[in-house]
Amino acid sequence: MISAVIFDLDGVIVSTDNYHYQAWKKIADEENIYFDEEVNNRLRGVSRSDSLEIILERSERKYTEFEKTRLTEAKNTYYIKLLESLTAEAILPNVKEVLIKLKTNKIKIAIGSSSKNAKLILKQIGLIDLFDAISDGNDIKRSKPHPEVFLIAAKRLGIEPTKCAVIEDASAGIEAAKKARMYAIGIGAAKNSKLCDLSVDNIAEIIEIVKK
Ligand code: B16
Ligand code: MG
Repeated sequence: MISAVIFDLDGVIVSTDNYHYQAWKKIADEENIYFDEEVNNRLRGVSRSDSLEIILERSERKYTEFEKTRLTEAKNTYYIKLLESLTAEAILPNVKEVLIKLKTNKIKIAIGSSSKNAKLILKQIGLIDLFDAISDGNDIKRSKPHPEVFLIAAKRLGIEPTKCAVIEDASAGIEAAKKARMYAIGIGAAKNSKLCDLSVDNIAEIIEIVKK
């Protein structure tokens, strides 16, 4: 039986994945590095520094640690600028209704996000007070596909990992959920991930699944 649902943030709750794309695209263009949606999909759920390493695979030269730090800082500055215009309108369809329904059914809800900007985003879209626990990029040493972010969320909820479901748009996140021994639900870009226990087209489908 599922007692808690842990939600990924970017790409599941809110459409900030587009902002990550725009910010990284700007960096890649400035550095003359090829970057497209396919490369971008590999950045879903992985930390800022690991994302840069993936982008630099297409670069013709090596970057020093100092340069890498400058690039991740520049990306975050662009990203935060884009977040200024973020409002509740960016909450993805049916999300708010699903969160409320889960709470009504006494299912705990948490955030398990690799982002260090997670709380800022949740405040801006007005959902921060709805969650029973938040585990984000500031809490972890290793980002998805490592299970740490989800294990911390489960611990903060006081629920056994095997009684938690995770909903994710990233293959790295689905892998992390399975490593944490949780039930892994894929949506969006993670729908075709081989490790998914289940894939959904619409987040509203999870209500019936967790009630079982
Ligand atoms: P930040 P999630 C992840 O959020 C994003 O999917 C990923 O693209 C990003 O690199 C990562 O957060 C770190 O974000 O630069 O804001 O710390 O999908 O785990 O909610
Ligand atoms: Mg995501």
